[in-house]
Amino acid sequence: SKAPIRVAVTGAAGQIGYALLPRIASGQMFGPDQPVILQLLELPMEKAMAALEGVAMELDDCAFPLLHSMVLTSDVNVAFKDVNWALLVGSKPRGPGMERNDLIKENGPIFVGQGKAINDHGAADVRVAVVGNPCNTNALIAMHAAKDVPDERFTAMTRLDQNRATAQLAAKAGVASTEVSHTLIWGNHSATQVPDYVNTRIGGKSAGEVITDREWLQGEFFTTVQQRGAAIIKARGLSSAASAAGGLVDHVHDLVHPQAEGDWRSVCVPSDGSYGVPAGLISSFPVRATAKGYEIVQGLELDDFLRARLDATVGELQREKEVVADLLG
Ligand code: NAX
Repeated sequence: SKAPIRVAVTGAAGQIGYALLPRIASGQMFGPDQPVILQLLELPMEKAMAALEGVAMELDDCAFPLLHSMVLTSDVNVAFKDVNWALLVGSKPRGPGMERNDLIKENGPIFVGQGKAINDHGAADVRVAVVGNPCNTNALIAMHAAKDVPDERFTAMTRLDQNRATAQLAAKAGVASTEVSHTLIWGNHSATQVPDYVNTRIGGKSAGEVITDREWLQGEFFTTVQQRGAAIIKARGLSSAASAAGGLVDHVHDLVHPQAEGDWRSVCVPSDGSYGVPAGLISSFPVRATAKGYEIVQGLELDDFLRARLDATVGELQREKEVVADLLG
């Protein structure tokens, strides 16, 4: 049997953590034969640590065959010790009346500290997935802080957005979601993200050919995917948790289980200049996992509408980078 891998989860007692941990421990992320050691980080407050202990008790009570053991800590150096994967979920939520730039500035320092700890204590093959918002820019901050870790090990999550787009297209076309493939989100995980109806396929054809309603594709489809997080908050009184955890399970699963040539997933990775996205930004691209790592799939065509939207979301990423410039050392 395989040796266990070490997986750190930050904000482990939060909403997403609660939905995520059972899915990792049951093998849905790393496969049905891969034991895991969960290294769970929470804030050093009594309430957070008590909640974390409660979560760990429930994981014990599931008696997951693949859950080798757990580490519960509020010390980043302990949490990231020898980890193969660091899942950075925890961050401060946006408070009432708080501007996006304030949130970026408040959360940035967390990712400096975590990036350094990953650098100093992570396993030689450590890989990172950032969920805590603004996830692209937080991933950029952690990447800069982890000087010795290759940049391409840092990713941020647009897989929830991809899955949302898949569901919307399937519903509109009246087909099962399995008919929708190559679903693609470009840019920032924010309200400027770009769901691609040209390269996403329904029944193997361009979604934009199967769904001929241009107004819907460029209007309601866009806004529904972009605003889905807000719609969930309005309906539930709480932000997406089960679907966010599902997105992260899929994100990591598909990075460690390679795709066939010609296939891709939406993953935020450091740009190499592909598609006119300046190098030095972490942006969502068509990414194909390979046995060695991953590659950004080349040669996709965009129409004028998508190209303009991609330029706009990249502009937002650049502005976010400027806001945290002092954290990029
Ligand atoms: P919760 O507030 O339920 O949980 C966050 C947890 O993180 C809390 O338990 C808190 O104590 C802990 N925490 C905060 N700062 C920490 C630190 N420095 N170290 C360790 N733990 C820390 O939020 P939840 O609903 O779980 O969401 C977590 C993050 O995911 C938020 O930033 C949210 O914006 C982001 N999201 C990202 C999504 C994406 O697609 N990329 C979608 C869902 C979600 O909104």
